[in-house]
Amino acid sequence: AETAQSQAVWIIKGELKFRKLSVLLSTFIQFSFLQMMKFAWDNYKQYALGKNELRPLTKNGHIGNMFGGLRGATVVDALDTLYIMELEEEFQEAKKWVEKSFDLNVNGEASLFEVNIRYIGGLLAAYYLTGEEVFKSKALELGEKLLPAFNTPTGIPRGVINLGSGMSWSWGWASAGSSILAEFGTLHLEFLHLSELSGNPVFAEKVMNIRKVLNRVEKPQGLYPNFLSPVTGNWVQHHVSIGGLGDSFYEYLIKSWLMSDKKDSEAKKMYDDALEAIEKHLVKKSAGGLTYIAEWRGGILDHKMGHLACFSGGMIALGAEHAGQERKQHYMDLATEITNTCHESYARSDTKLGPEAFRFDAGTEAMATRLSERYYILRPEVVESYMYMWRLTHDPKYRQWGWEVVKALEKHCRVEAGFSGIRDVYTTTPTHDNMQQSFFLAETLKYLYLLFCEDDVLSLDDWVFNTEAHPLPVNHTNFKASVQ
Ligand code: DMJ
Repeated sequence: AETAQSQAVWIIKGELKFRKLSVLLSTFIQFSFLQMMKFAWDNYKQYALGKNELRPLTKNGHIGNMFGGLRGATVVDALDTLYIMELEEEFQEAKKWVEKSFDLNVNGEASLFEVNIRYIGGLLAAYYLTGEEVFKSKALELGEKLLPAFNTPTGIPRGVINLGSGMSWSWGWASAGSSILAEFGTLHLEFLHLSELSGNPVFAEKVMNIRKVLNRVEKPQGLYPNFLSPVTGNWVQHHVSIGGLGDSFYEYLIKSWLMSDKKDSEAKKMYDDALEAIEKHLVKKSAGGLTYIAEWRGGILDHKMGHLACFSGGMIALGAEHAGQERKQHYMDLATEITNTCHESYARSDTKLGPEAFRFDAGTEAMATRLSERYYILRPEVVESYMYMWRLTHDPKYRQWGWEVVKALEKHCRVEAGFSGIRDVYTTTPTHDNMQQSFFLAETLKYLYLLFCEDDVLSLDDWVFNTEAHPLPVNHTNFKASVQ
């Protein structure tokens, strides 16, 4: 009995020690993220405040042509991460910039999609987290400016809008004046919140109409091609991808359902049907046993997965939680396998960061084969999936994998004045692209931080993350804005 007792004491002591150790360890890890975020923010503030991104090598700002004259993309994208990490002073600096310098009376070509996910998403999340009116009023004002993009024969918005004149048009590179699935399909979450906060149903009506058009058009083999004509409402080209051009459309279906507190059953059905078709036609296993999601060009498969497609591990896991009993384990296995493949794309590189796209052909597995696909621009999708997989399984390997990314970022992407993308993940002495993307602060660092937080920090039961990782609250109390 004595031995059993002393054994028990030993176990308890051991457990306590372990607990203390893990608290210490996670405090240290949390500290690393705060320090990375502060470094990214401080340098942006010092060299590029008011521009859209920081150029960390030349120590100046970048404006670019995605936001139509809007400035401060990094400020708005970083607000909620600073707040969540309790970087109070830095959050106040960002808030002050929004109050004093964020000008919405601008002219220029803006991407409807990018303005929505980064600016509207960032402002809405900042409002919901802090209750500060300034974020709400800016979000609503900006939302109004996006509405003319929907003035098309079908109501499917065009991709580009002049925020001053309201004129809109399609991207020059989009075939036959088409609109892009991932762009017009990634407005739903933010627009429902705009209607909710303004009491004006117009935003919800616009996105519900998009859904109506999509439900009406015939889907080849149940798949959603990436290009749709805003004039006829028909597909323009049969290219299907869960990566670029398609990705967040699927994400917003399952998240619309979750955000509606599981009432928007139409969105759930669309998600379930789409995933079934994707699995049937696009999911493949390589000779080496890696599961991947190929792209589809009019029935012919391109055995390539983009870094962007790696968000899908997390999405499928999130959906699996709510699948019928018989599908649950199946989808969880699929999510695990895809996340593993994306981890392999990192593990097989010299920098331990993943390429922009990797292939499964001619003996290649999970590696880039083209020079033009070897770069890494601080993208979040792989750590995004680690975060969801961790929250939904608590398998410690996801934290381990996240930590590998942190080490690689510190080693290869940290430069004197911020973090930079790299041009080739397959060399240990990569050259830098001189760009600290705003999504590095909005997403990559946020998801890494959340990967090491307790589950109740932005609990998945109460929040959905928009595609730029901005948390929006689940509607537990019924929105005024209808989802019918
Ligand atoms: C982000 O702006 C969003 O995650 C978007 O959905 C895809 N591209 C970038 C990050 O890679």
